[in-house]
Amino acid sequence: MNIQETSVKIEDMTIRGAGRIARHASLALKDYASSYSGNDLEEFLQGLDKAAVRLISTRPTAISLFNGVQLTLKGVKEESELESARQLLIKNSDAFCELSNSAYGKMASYGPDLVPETGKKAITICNSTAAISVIKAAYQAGKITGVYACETRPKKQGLITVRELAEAGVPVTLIVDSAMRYVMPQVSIAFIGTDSLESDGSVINKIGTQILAVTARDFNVPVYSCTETYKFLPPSKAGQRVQIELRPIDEIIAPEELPDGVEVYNPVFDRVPPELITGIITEVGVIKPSQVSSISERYLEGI
Ligand code: RI2
Repeated sequence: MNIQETSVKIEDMTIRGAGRIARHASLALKDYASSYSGNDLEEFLQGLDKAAVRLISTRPTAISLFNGVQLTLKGVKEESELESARQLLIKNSDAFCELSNSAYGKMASYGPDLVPETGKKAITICNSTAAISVIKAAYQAGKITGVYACETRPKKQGLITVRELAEAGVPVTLIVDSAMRYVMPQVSIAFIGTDSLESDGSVINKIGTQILAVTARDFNVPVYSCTETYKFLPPSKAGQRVQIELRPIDEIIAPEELPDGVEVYNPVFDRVPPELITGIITEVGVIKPSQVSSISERYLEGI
């Protein structure tokens, strides 16, 4: 898929999920490099710059998108020949997609040992491939009896989660977001996805995740974010806060149903402060929020 097609599908959320959008952006850059038919290195690099800006602008919150693009472009501008620039970009893209896809199994392997008591359920919100991988492993190891999946207004990505878990044979119960406190006594652990991990260990994830984390704390339920290292804020952005994406109000209500004089506000992510996060499951191990900066320096250096 080319740059424009990919960008539109990420914007309208046909392609969604922090990991998936990063992989598709990387594949779109690979498509650009493979299909460039000119013979001018400067022109090739200028086109690449424009493509990167277009892709990154599609979803402002997920740093995975920025990092996926930067890791795909790494070193390409330093090449002196068109063909070597093209080949390096293709190699980077293949390596990034391999890293992203292989992270799920590695994260999953840490899940079972983190569950503090058996005989209860896990809880999750939205639809995170990373969190689902960990949840499946915890269930298969007999550590949880099933999952409460929050519906996740406004776009109801929880429906994708219940379908994926049911297909995998994991007992799953759909709840409205506001039922999370009611069910929490039957929950032993929360596994959440991550769109961005800020350098102080704050987790940015789907709106409602902070309420989930506060509620879990009230019931002494540990909260683990499932976060591949390419979702960490890179050293070049250390200390910055990511922008919280505001999406169209028609995701909440059809404009014709809206009474006159009423405003609608649709922030789609929120920030969970580090003190509400028990641990962060990455493909390189389970870490504490205080270790985020050092991991970022080790794995995202130079971007
Ligand atoms: P994986 C999603 O964002 C959700 O917030 C989810 O928790 C996060 O990306 C991570 O998903 P959206 O695209 O990378 O639905 O684990 O706004 O699949």
